[in-house]
Amino acid sequence: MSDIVIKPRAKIQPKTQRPRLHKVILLNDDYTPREFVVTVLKAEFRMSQDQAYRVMMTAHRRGACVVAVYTKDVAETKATRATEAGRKQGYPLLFTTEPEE
Ligand code: TYC
Repeated sequence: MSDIVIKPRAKIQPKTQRPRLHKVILLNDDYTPREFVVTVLKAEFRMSQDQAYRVMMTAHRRGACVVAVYTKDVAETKATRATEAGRKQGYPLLFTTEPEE
């Protein structure tokens, strides 16, 4: 008599892809006051005075600085709101976004 061995089928594990994160980048300009940049970073990105000052000075010295990473929607909303806060006061302050590698 032959024994038939039924192998349990391996469960197919669907690959779950994590959403790609997007960087919010602060760009330097010659007109926005330093203190105002710090205020916006604290308000929109929930940074401490110290963190905000460091990020502002990095952008000031190097031309740009990564502020934080979020999902695409959140990054775009925060960048728009922070840029708008500067525009309202007549400053050319600019935040952009780009996908992380
Ligand atoms: N460069 C500006 C000044 O000297 C300050 C500043 C820093 C502006 C960072 C924008 O992203 C910025 N007043």
